[in-house]
Amino acid sequence: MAAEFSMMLDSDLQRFSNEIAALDMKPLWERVMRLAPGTAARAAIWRWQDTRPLLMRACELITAKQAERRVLMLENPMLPGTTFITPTLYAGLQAILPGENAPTHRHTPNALRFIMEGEGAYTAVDGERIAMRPGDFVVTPGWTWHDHGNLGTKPVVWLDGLDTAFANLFGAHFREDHPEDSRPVPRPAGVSAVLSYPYERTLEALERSATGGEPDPSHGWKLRYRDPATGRDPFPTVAAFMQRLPKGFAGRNCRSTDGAVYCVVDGKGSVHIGATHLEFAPRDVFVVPPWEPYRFSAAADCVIFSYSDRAAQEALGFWREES
Ligand code: GTQ
Repeated sequence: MAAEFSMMLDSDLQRFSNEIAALDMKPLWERVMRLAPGTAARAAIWRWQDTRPLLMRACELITAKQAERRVLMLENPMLPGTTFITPTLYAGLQAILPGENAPTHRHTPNALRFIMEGEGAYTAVDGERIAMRPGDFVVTPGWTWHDHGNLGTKPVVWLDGLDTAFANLFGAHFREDHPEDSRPVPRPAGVSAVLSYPYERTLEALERSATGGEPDPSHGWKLRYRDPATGRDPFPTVAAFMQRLPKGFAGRNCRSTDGAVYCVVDGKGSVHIGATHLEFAPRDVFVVPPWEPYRFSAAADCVIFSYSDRAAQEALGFWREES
């Protein structure tokens, strides 16, 4: 009896669902969408021993002019077709050869550059050229004209981090090429308008925090880059960090809702991310997806750059961490 009754109810409900589906509605009580922290993205690493030779092959295959930007995008294996390394973040490895110039353009997404190899390259932001050296962190705010050039004698490689996914999500991804194949009018010399953090100064700051106190049990000594003019993150979506892990460091497990992209500057070690164990070396790039538990071990003194969507999550009140 009871069984018959519930079958009747089920078929009524089924008929109801079909009826409202025809009007582009769905019952909330049948929702199957994930309602838990975390994403489909998984932990992954791009090792310099692999990426470096591939970048040099790309240099032979295509000019920076042809390519516009000679970039290998680091796409999360669980986010195929997105070009993204986490659902909110883009990461790419850009290579530029001596004498090359990547054409001037602008787009609404904000970009950051973290220099990995080579000297003598610059990025120009609204006409102002900023020298880029390994370990430097440079910001290209959304909708500023920018181009890159290499005035040195060797290839230069950097990590591009962009908040493209935000622009896409909002339907606000605009881009345009600069009218002429030239740079915009250079700014008069004076106070730099570009946010650039030279590596020497970052290292000094890390040194000061290391002499000033004990390392955090999960993160070691970790500094968050700030815009000195505003005290805020370098741009509204992304927070960027540099951390130091002393040799022998065995970090405590932790997790947070911001997915993060790491670029190893110095040292060797490993990171456990969920069930994944990744050994890392200088210039390797790896991703810790949102809410995956992770912990670091340092086999040598390590210096590691990272960026994440924490700034956006904090602004929206979403950010959480656990350790
Ligand atoms: O250098 O402007 O990796 O526009 C992707 C899109 C770099 C850039 C990327 C871009 C750039």
